[in-house]
Order: sequence, then structure tokens, then C-alpha cells
Amino acid sequence: MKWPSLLLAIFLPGSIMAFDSSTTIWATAPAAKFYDSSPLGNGRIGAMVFGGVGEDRIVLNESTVWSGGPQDADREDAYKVLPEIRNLLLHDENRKAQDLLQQNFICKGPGTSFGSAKDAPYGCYQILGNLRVRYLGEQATDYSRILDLKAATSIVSYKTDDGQIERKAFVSAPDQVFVYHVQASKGEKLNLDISMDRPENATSSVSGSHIRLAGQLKSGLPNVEGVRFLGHARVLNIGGQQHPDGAGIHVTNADEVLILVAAGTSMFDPHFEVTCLNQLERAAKRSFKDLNGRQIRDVRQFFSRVDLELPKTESSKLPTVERLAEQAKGKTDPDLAALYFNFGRYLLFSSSRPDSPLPANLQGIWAEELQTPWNGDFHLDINLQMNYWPAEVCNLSDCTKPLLDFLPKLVPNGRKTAKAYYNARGWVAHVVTNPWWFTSPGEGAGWGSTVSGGAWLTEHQWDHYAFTGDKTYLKSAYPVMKEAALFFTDMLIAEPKHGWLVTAPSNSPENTYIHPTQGNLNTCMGPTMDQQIVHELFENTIKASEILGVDPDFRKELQDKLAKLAPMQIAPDGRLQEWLEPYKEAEPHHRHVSHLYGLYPSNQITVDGTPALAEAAKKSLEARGDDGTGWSLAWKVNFWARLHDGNHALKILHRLLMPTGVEGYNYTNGGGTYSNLFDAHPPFQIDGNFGATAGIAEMLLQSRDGEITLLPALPDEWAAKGSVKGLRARGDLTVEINWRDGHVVEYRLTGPNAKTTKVTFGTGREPVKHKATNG
Ligand code: FUC
Repeated sequence: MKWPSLLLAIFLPGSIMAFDSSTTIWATAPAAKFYDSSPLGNGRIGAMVFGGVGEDRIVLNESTVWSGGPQDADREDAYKVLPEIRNLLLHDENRKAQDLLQQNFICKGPGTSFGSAKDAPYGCYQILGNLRVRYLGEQATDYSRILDLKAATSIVSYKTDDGQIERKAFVSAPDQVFVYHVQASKGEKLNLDISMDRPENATSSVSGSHIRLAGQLKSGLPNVEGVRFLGHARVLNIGGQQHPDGAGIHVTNADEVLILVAAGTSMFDPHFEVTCLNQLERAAKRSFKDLNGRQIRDVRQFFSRVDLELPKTESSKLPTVERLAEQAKGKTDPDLAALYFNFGRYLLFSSSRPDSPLPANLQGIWAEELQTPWNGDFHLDINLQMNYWPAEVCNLSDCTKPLLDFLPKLVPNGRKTAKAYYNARGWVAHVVTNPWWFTSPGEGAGWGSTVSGGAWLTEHQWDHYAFTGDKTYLKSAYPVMKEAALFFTDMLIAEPKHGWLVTAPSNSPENTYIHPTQGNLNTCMGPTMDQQIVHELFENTIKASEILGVDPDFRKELQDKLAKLAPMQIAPDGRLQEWLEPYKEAEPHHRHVSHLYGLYPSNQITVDGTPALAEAAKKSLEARGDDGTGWSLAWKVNFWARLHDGNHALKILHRLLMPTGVEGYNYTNGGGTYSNLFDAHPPFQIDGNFGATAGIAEMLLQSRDGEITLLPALPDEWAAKGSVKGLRARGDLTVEINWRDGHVVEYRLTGPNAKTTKVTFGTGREPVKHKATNG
């Protein structure tokens, strides 16, 4: 049974914890590091609560705290070397082509500064600052720190010599402020010092009950103003006194303290300081009870859309970090997967709401650093897309809005880049982008010239339509898809052996092949992932033009070119080929598995539709191995789910849930999970959380046009008994499934339109074909 979240407020420290183990992250100590702390967010403001006893540090974020600025990074004359680059590729002179690319076909200027752009034009996502609450003279026993996902609230409680303290924190979407409330029980008094700080580029000032942390970041560009930002706190107390000074606000002898923090930047709001003040003043008029009630109601409308029940075991009663450790030792804990799944949904609606100014970045909205890893940007060769994989299937379709709104804004720069490098119509984005819509190739030819980054994003436009059936949306998205397709109609060339149409130049994201005579290289033509993405883009654009009844001539052109695209190939060793030629890869266990894009997220490869390709994909996957970085593991969960091998998918999920202490950069393996359930690339990167959340959904439900499969990859460990409610299938359907002993005992499809859907029971045990009418 589910415990109502209100019960959380009344448990006594020291008593047996009474909470729902699939919706609560529980620790018995304050966070020692950032990766232990509790993430909170409202889609724009993020907060990480450490819950320390002597000092509680709260790391504050705001999603538009970005250094850098709009840079002109296109080389206007790059297209002049394109014929020569292509000629070299057509004559198998790939090394010379890659050298020429590096000289003439990368971006102008420093590009991403190789991931260190804090003070450079590309910029990076950064921490807003720290809020610190120092508790004077506290001794704590029976300490507990929980993150209640259902209420999106962190609750810290402990006993003191004289009573009990309870602290609740959340970031309110309705009130647009971070709320931090401390309550002392009878007999206990609160003596606190409150301050704000940031390691650089900011000053903090105190006035009355207000603390302001204000600053400006570097744009890295001459004559361009860097983003200005503000964290503005207001302190309110019941009982006791406030004493402001230069360092902060000291509260003495209070019974209850409420700290509210508004935050904003100049990126999209020139009046952000006034906006913050207004938000603060409005929130300060409400009682904590009122703020809390509004928070719970708001979060419920997102959280309650899906409910997953997996078998609970003795492990469910343990603190989260111990659950991770026990499972790593082999203890069964299916309910931990449900918790991880719920946490992924939670992270999505906490970092990406319909009104978020930017999509969730590499760290969602939770950075501790000034120089975030990989600039905390939007990588387009897997990472940004993976962030949104769970959105549609997990019934958070509205949370895709920041991504879907961001995408058309890439188009103007993307057109310029398409002209400058390819003399092509339409638009293109390469491997990375930022809030200033960077679309040029990266500064390294090897990795920077992936040409399908923008096109991959358009898949999310189509999928949004496929899940919702929203034709108005499709109509608004179509011009972006069309122009992405237009780019490729100009950009594709015929390769010499078969006359197939291929992208050139490009690469298979970040992977290196061994050329038979020219050593290790990246640059090539027609890498399999590009071909699959272009295939899908053309197909989706064709379908969209038919549905909308527009562009018959262009549709015909796309149909012709679609038929001529290089197909997926099976290499002599039986694997799906990653490149146009059957090259070997330099790193057989490379984290990117780009050529299996056709298996997931696309469904060009399916177990029943294309069994030979599915078998080849399986061989590729086996060769890549079961290890990887966090997001790589998450992708593999989805692959094995699509191959209908639930036990293998679960094996990878367990690998991802291995506790890790590794914090340096690791490019090969070492992926795992920190004690707060954040994904470790390492370091922390949120895509793995989102990718695995999608993977868990994919184990339970898969859908294509007019067709759904229930329990396609149910692992033995989850088979005994379980249920899932509220998942979404393509075709505007909401799905409920109950199972026992690996078999569906009951299911229900609901949707607004009466239609017939082919339902397959895909446990792999007894596939049965059914027809179901909605209702
Ligand atoms: C790509 C990946 C890395 C990392 C970075 C943010 O470069 O290959 O593993 O995820 O993006």
C-alpha cells in the first residue's frame, strides 16, 4: 500500500521508518559531497540540500546562469573546400580528408574550448551560488534525511538535547521561489546564521531581512555583456529576533524560520531583479503551510500520472545507499528499480517544465561547479536527446516543451551554417549547442563534424506527434523538419561502389575506426547512424506532409532519395556495420553505440520485422560488452529491451545501479550511481538517469504505429507480480498492465479516439495476438 506523503511529516526519529520505499530516497546522515545531496527543482531554479547539522549548505542553480555569448563561429568560405574533401573521401583518401577538415572545415574561433569554456565565448552552465544556514550549538541524534519524490520535498529531522528539529525544503513552481523551513519542537530554540556566497564573479549584500547575491559572468567576447544573475533571499521568523550584518542574517531564539529565495538572470528577462523582488514579496505573504500545500498539489499533477509496482523485499526497508550496496552484492531488490524509475520521472519534471526557459542540460539544472564538465551544455550526438527519452512514454509529454521550443531557435544559425559549410539549403546543427544556438562544427575534426545532431532532434518533434496525435503541433513543427530534410537533399552524395546516397563528410559519433592502410581515423562518409537518422527524418517528413496535405513535389523528392539511401549492412563478422565499410573499431568497447540508433530510439530494426538486422544488432551489442559510462549503460538497457531480452536489460540496469565513488572523468567505463541516485558518467551526468528511466518503461511497454507490445522484456526478477499504470503508447493511448508469474492478467488501453490497436503480449513466453478496442 502507499503511505500518504503527509505521514512523512509525523514519523518519529528512531522509530521504524514508515514511507513508500519506491518514492522516497532515504539517508541517515548529512551529505558529505554534492553527489550525496538531495536535488530539488521547479524546472528553472535548482537546489541541492546537503542537510548538515552544524551547517546546511544548499547549492543553488538557475537554468540560465550561463557564461559566454553569441559567437559567430561559421567559416564563411568553408564550402569552397567541400568538393576537395568529398573527392578525397570518394577516392578512399580518408586521412587526407580528415586533415583538410581540421584545417578548413572546423568552426571559426575556439568553439567549445575543448569543454573548458567558462571564460570563453561558448560559455558554460554554472552554479548560481550557495545558501548557508549555520546552526549554533546543535547536537543531533536519530538523524534522517529523505527526499520525498511525491511532494518534491527534502525533509531533514533529528533530535537535539532539548527537543526536535525538522527542516523542509522545496522549490515551488507556483510561487517561483526556493522554500526552506525550519521548525523547532517545544523546548527547543533556533539560533541560525544565514548567508550566501559564490566562489567568483558575485558579491553578497545584506539589508534588513534580505540577502542578495548578485554578479555577472564573462561573455568571453569583446563588447558583449555577460549574463547578470541574482539570488535574492528573504528571511522570516516566528519568535526570536533577526540581526543583520555584513556577513549575513543572524536569527536568535526563534521557534520557526522560513527562508525564501528567488533567482533570475538577464538572459531572457532584462528586469529580472524586479521580477525576483516581486516573486519574493508575493511568496512572503503566504504562510509556510500555504506554500507547502501549493507545492504538494502542483507536484502531484506530474508525479501521479504513472504508478509502477515491482516486488518489494527486505531491502526495501534499507536506506538508499545500503540498497545500492546490497543489490551490488547480489541481493534481490526489484523495488529499487521502481525507485530509480520514479526518480527519473521526478528529475524530468523538476528540470524541464512547460515554462522552463531552456531544456535540461548535461546536469539537468544541478551543477556545483563554475566550470561544469563538458560545459554542462547540450550535446547533440546522444545526451540532450537521451534527457527526453522518458518524457512521452512516462506521460510527461508537456515536459518536452522546453526542448521543442528550443529546437526552432536553432534554425536561423543552422541555415547560416548549412550555407557556409555545405552551400546547402535548410539548416544543420552539428555535435554541440548552447543557449546561443551554436550550430557550427566543433573545433576537432574527429568529433566535431557529426552532421546529424539537428536532424536527430527533429525525431522528438515527430514522436511528440506520434504519442499525442496533436496535429496543431505537427503543423508548427513541420517547417523545422522540412528544412532539416531539405538540408540533406542538398548535402547527400552518391558513393562510388553502389551509387547509394550518403552524408559526407561526417563521422560515427566520437568513435574511431581503423582504416586498412591509413591508421586510426574518424572522418568518413555515410556512417550508419547518419543514414538511419536521415532515413527516419525523410520518412517522418513524408508522413507529416501527407497528414498536413502539403508539399507533394518535395514529398516525391524525399521518397526518391529515401529509396537510394545507403542501407544498413551486416559485416562479414555478423555484426551490424557501424561505417559504410566493414572497418574495425579502435576501441571495441567504445561508449557510443551509434549504429544501433535504428534499434533504439528508432524502430528501423525490430525483432519481428527485421530479424536478421536484430540478430546483427545483438552481435554488435555483445561485442561492445556490458560495461560503459552511465549513459552508455542506460542506452544498452533500451537496446536489450528492444531485443526482448529482459534479463539482459536488467543485468545492465544492475550494472548502472552499482554504487560508485569515482568522480574523475572516465571515457570508457566506470559508470554507476552515486548515493543520491544521480547517474555517474562519471562525473555526474543526468542523461543516464533519464535513459534508464526510459529503458525501464521500454521493458514494460513498446509501441509503434497502431501496435503495442505489453511486457516485451519483463525480467524474471520482476515476473512474480507487478503493475504499471499511466504509461503512454504511440497513438494517444494510456496503458495499464497487471501481471502475475510473467503473464499479463489484465490490461487496459484508454484514449480519446475509438480505434483498433494490435496488442502483442511480448513476454517472450507465449506471444498471443489480440485486437483491442479502446475503452
Ligand atoms: C559526449 C560523450 C561523452 C560525454 C559528453 C558530454 O562527448 O561521448 O561521454 O557524455 O558527450
